[in-house]
Amino acid sequence: MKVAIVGVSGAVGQEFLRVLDEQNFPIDELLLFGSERSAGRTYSFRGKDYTVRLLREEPEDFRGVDFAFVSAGASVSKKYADVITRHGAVMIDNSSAFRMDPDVPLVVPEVNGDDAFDAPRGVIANPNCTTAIMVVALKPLNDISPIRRIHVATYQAASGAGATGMDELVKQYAELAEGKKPTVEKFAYQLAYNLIPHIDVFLDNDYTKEEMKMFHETRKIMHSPELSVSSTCVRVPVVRAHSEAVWVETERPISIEEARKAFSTAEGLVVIDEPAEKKYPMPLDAAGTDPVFLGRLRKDIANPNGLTFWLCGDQIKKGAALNAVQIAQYMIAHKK
Ligand code: 11C
Repeated sequence: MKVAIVGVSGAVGQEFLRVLDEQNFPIDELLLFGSERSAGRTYSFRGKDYTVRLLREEPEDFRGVDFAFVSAGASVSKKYADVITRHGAVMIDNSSAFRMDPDVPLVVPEVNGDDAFDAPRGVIANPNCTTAIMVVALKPLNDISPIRRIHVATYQAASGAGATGMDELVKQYAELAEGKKPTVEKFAYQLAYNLIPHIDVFLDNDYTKEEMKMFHETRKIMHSPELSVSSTCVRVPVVRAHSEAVWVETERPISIEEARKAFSTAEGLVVIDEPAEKKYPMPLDAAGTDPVFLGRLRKDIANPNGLTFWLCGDQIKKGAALNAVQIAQYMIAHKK
């Protein structure tokens, strides 16, 4: 395979390098692209050094590329999608640029892998991290009885704001420990010792864009245009794994035994749920790992058709780079 990474210097770009190696992704040729700021840097992959090339409006740069993993922001994705795909590369895009485009599939392989083959523009979108983590757990329940409604509160790590977000959180703790005023640039307020109930911009309905991404993206991935997802997305002082408290209402009641069995055998999901032993998922344990972890499973005592549970998943892995690489792996394994 000839593989390109666009935006290689960012947090997700760097994770693409690690995940491609960990997953033993078959690579004959690797091309790295970046902005003027990162062009010329070198990164090592499988013992060889690669220099970052400047991303240009030059389709020839992508000739022969099988998969281009792109994580450089929505405006870059929009500007360069035609350049990247002109000679047949499949662009797997981590940004929000094309997620709701009807000609662009939005894919989480455990849920809707086959959608990846219906990509007339040559672009496949990777969902927002909170959605990707949640739908892995929704799929096995939806297979038992269709989900009608979801309420979710998220606890999102600093990594969602990129490498500079993680750096700012770490720096704030250090500054506060030294009695200094913390630097606040990336987030609206000091995140250390705090929670910020505000991710992305506020929209006319008083939800944030992040919350409406969960609404629209979940519907598209699950092929459930009627599904309602009401969320409150909160930034928490955690470095890199997101957590979510989820309440799900299904068409018919699902017993805990049924749900536990379905979750335990679901792809991409690991159940850690032994409250008596104080065993449940936590973001610190999920950081840097591949699966989505599920625990605190119980009946929703406020709704006879409801279940509630807790999820943790690494935001940069399943929430971004890993899911993108899994899309490519799915396409290779199920080639049509
Ligand atoms: C966050 N979920 O935690 C965001 C980051 O649409 O890909 C990812 C934004 C996106 O801040």
